[in-house]
Amino acid sequence: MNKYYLAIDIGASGGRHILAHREDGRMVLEEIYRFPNGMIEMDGELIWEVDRLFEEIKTGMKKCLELGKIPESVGIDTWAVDFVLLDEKDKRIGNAVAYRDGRTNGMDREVNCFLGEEELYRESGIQKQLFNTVYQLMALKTKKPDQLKRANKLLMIPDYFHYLLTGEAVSEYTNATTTQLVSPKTKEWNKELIEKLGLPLQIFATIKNPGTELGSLKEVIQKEIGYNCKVVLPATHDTASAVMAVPLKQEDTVYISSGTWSLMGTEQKEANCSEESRIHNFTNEGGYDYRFRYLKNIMGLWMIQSVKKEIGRTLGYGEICEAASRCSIKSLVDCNDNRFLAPKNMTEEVQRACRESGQQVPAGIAEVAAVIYNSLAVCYGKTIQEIEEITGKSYDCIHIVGGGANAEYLNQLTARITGRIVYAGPIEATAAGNIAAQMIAAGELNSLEEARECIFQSFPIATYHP
Ligand code: LRH
Repeated sequence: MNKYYLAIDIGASGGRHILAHREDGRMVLEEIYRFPNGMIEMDGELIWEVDRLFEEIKTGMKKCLELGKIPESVGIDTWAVDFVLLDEKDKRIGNAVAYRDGRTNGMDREVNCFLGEEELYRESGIQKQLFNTVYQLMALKTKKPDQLKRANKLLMIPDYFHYLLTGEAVSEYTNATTTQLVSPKTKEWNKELIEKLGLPLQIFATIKNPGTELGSLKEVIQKEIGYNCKVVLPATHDTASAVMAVPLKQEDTVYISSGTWSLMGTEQKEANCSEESRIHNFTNEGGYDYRFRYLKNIMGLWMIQSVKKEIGRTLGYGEICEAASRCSIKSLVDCNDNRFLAPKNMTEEVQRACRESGQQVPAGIAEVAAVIYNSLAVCYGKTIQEIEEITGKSYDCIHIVGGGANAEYLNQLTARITGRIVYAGPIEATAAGNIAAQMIAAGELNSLEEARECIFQSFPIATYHP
C-alpha cells in the first residue's frame, strides 16, 4: 500500500494540491486540484481572498477521498511576508493585505526613527524590501493603531491556514524569518528589536521548525472533508521549500527559484549580516535545517505574468517565450527598479523605462517580453558576480527550479549571458520540497541530502550550455 503525502502550494497567481508517494525509491507527484489566486481590490486595499483560498484548500483535500488516496499528512506553503491579525476571540481583524499594496510607502522612514538600516540588517540579516512584514506592521502602527491594539495573534498566511485546519497557532521558522523580526543568531523572535519598534511582543506565536507535527485536523474539518490526517509543517515559505528541492550535487551551487519572483542565491551555514552584504542587498532567509538562503529577490516572471494579462491573454507562456526569442530588440530595463513592483500597467511601464533611457521602445507582446527576458538574464549575470565577490567562491553552474524553469528562451539567455551551464528543473520544486519535509518527518527519507538525491533521480532536468 502506498503512503501518500499532500502538499498544498499556493503562489501569488494560483494554488495546487499535489499528492505524492514513493515508487522504486523515486518521488511521484500527482496534481489533483488547481485553483486561481491573485490580489483583488477591497476597501481601497490590495488584498488576498483568504476565505476563498481556505475553501479551495478544503475542496482539494476532499479530492483525496474521491481518489481513495488519503494522505498520511498535509502541509501548506505560500508566498512570504504577508500575515493576518486575530483578536482575542480568534476573529480576523481587517483584511489580509497583500504585500504589493501601497500602505508601506514611506514606512522605511518610520522604522528608521526607531533604528537605522544598518542595525536592522545586523539584527535580522534580511534584505530591505519595502513590502517586508516589518514595514507592513509599521504601516498598521501609524495608520490603523486600533487594529494592532486589538490584536492577540499575528499569523503568517500559511500559519493561518494551518491554524484553521488544526486549531494550533504557531509560527513556522522559514517564513517567520521573512518578517525581519527573527534573529539569525538565536533563530527566535528578536524581542529587543520588536520592543524597540514599539510592536506588541505577545502577538508573535512560538517558532516551530519545518518537520514539526502540528496535530490532526479539527473535528469540524474532518466532518467536512470526510477523513482525518496529520498536519506536518513543511518549509511554509514557498521559496524555502523550492530551495530544498534544488538537486545540489556540490555544496557551492547557485540556484534561481523562478516563479512570480526570481530568487537567486546560494545556501550558507551562517548568516552574513555584514555591511558589504547589506549594501548589495542580499538577504539571509532561514532555511530547512537552519541553512540560510543567502539570496536576492529579482522581480521575476511577475513582469511577464502582468504583460500577458494586459496584451497577451490569448497566448500561452510557451508561445510568449517562443515569440520573444524571434525578436532582435536590444533594449534593457532594471528589473529591480521598484517601478515594476505594482505599476498600473506593466507594458506601459516597461515602454516608459525604455523611452526614458533613450532605447528602442518595444511594441507588442513579443518585443515587450523579449525586453523583460533579456533584462532578467542580465540581472542574473550581475547577481552571480556579486555572489562570487561576497562569498569569495566561484560557481560554474546555475540551477533553475520552479515553474519558470519551463521558460526555455530565458534559460538559453541565462546560460549565454552569465557564461555558466544552466540546469533547469524540477519544475515542481516547491511541491517536491514541501513533500520532502513531510517525508523526512515520517521517516521515509532520512535527511535533506537524501531528499535532494531522491528529487534529482525523480524529475527531468534540462541542461543549457553557454
Ligand atoms: C515568492 C516569494 C518570495 C518573497 C515574495 C513575497 O513566492 O515567497 O520569496 O520575497 O514571494
